[in-house]
Amino acid sequence: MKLSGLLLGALTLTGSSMAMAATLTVEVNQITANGVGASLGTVTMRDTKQGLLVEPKLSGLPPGPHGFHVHENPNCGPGMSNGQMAAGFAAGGHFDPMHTGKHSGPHEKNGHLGDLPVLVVDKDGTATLPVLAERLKAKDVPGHALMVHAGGDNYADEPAPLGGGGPRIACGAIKGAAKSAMAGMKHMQGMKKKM
Ligand SMILES: [Cu+2]
Ligand SMILES: [Zn+2]
Repeated sequence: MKLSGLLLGALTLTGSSMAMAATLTVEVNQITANGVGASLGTVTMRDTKQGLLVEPKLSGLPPGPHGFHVHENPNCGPGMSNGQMAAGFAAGGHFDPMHTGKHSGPHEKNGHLGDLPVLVVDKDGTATLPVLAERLKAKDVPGHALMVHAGGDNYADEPAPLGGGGPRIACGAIKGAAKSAMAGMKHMQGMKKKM
C-alpha cells in the first residue's frame, strides 16, 4: 500500500524505532430487522507479530461467548434471509476472499479468512477480552464489517452452519485504513517538532 510505504519511509528518515501505528477503530451498534440501533462501543484492531489484535470495548451485550466474524460488506443494515428481513444481512456472508466456502474458525488455513475467535461477554454485558486473528492483517479488513452473533461458535459447519451463532445482534462497518495512516503520520510530525 502506498501510504504505509510513505509512513515507513518517514519513520526510517527520522530514525525512529517506533512501531507503525495503523490502528483501526470500529464503532459497533446494536442491529435489528428494522435497522442499525444504539452504539455499544468500539473495537480497535492493529497488527502484531502474532496476527491482528482485536480489542473490544463494548457493553450492553448478552453474557457468554458469541460468534464474531469479519463479514463481506461494510453495511450493517437488514436484509432478506429465508424470505424475511433479518438483522445485519446487508453485510453478506463471512469474509472469504479465497472462496473456500468453509467455516472453520480462526486457526484453520482452509476456511473463511474472516473467522475470528469468539467474543466473550462478561456477566455485566461488557466485552473487553482481546482476540487474536493470526491469519488476518489490518490491511485486509477495511471495506468489510465486524459482526457479533446471538450464539457461540464451534468453528465448524456442523451440526449447524457457520458455527451455529444464529441471528446477528451487533455490527460495525470497518472504514478505510488511509485515515489512520495519515493520523499516524501527523502524530510523527508532531513528535518531530517536539524533538
Ligand atoms: Cu458472522
Ligand atoms: Zn466463517
